[in-house]
Amino acid sequence: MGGHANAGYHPLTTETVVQVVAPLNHFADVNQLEIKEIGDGNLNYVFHVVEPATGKSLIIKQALPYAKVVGESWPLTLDRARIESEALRRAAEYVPALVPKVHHTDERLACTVMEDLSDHVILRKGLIQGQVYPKLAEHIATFLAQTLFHTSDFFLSPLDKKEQVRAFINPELCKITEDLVFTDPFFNHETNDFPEALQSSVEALWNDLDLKRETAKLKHAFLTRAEALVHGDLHTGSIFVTADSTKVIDPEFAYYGPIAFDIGQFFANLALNYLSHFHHSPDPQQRRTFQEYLLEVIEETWARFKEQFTQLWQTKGQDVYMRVAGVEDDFFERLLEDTIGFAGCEVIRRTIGLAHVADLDSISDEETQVRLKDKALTLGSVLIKQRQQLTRITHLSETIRGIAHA
Ligand code: SR1
Ligand code: MG
Repeated sequence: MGGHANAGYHPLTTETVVQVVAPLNHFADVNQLEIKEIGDGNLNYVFHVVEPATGKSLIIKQALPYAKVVGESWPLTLDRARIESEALRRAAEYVPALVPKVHHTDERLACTVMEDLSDHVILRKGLIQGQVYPKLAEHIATFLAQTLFHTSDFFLSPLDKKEQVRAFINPELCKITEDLVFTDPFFNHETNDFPEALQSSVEALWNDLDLKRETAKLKHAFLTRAEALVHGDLHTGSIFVTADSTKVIDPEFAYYGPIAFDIGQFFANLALNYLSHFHHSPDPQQRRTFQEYLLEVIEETWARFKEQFTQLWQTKGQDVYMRVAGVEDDFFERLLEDTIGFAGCEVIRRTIGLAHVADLDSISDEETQVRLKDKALTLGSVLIKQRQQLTRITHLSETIRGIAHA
C-alpha cells in the first residue's frame, strides 16, 4: 500500500468528523453536534454523531491504514472501506431492511457515513445475556439467500459476474482470513492465543493429520471458489438486533468466495454461544431452554435459507443446467457439507487463534473456560472431519448438543 494510494487521507478525530458530515445537510446545525469515538472492533474508528436538538444521528466509520487490534506494525489497505460501502449498497438492492443505510462514501478518507443503529444491540452481547430474538433466523436466512443468490452465477450473466468479481477483489482482507481462520490455528504459530491448560489439546490438534488434510480442502475452497459476493466475516459481532429488527453490518471482508462460508461462520458463532451458556446461564432449566433456542436458530436459518434460495433458483435461475434434475439437490448437498466444515474452522480459530469471542473469553472461572474451550476444539475438529457424514441440518445440531453435554 504506497503513499499515493493514501493521498489526502488522514485519521478523523472528534473535531474533524464535522467536515465529513457538514456537506451532507443532514443536521440543522453542525456546530451543535455531540461526537464520540465508540469503535470497539479490531480494525476501524467508529464515530457516533448526535444532534441533541433534533435527535438526529449518524455513524461515521473510518478505516485506519493498519489493524487497530495489533497496531501500526500491521498495515492494512484502506480499500476495505470502499469494499464495505459497496457491499452494503449491493445488499440494500435486495434486502434494504437488513443492512444499515449508507448515506455517503468518502474514498479519500476511507470512510462511510451510515445510519445510526444505537437502538440495536450487537447480537453476540444479546446472546451472552440469554436474549431470544424471534426473527433472527428468518432475517439472516433472507439476508443470506437474497445476497448470495443475486450475486452468483445462478442469477448474473457470466460477464456481469466477472465484473463483480473484479470490483470486489479484496486480497489483504482475504489473507487475514486465510491465515487466521484456515492456517495459523492448525500450526504452532505466534498469532495463536490460548491458555496454558489447553496446551495438550492444542498439540493433539496440530498433530492430527486427518484434520489438517480436511482443513486444507476447506482453505482451498476459500482461496479459489468465487461463487458469490460473501460478507466474509458473518459472526455474531457483525449483526445488530432488536426484538424485531436485524441489521448485518461490517462487510469489509466481502469478496467473491464460497456461499457456505457466511452460513458456516454464523452457525459456528451460535455453537460457541451454546457452549458458553454452561457458564452464563447457571440455572439448568433456563440454560437448556436457551441452548435449544440456539439450535432452533441454526435449523430454522438453514430451512428458510434453503426454501428461499430454492424459490429464487426456480423463478430467477439463469443457467440452463439449473433445470436439470438433481443439480439443485447436488448443490445443497455440497453446500451443507461445506457449511459444516467452515463452521468447524471458525469454532477452532475463535478458540485458539488470534481473534477470540467474548462468549468464552468472558468466563471468569478459568477451569470452566478451559473445559468449554476444550469442547470447542473437539466440536470444531469433528465438524471438519465428519462433515461428509453430517448430511442433514439436524445432524449439525445433534453434534453440537452431543459434544457440549458429553
Ligand atoms: C486482525 S482482524 C481479526 C479478526 O477480526 C475481524 O472481525 C475478522 O474476524 C478477523 O479475522
Ligand atoms: Mg468487523
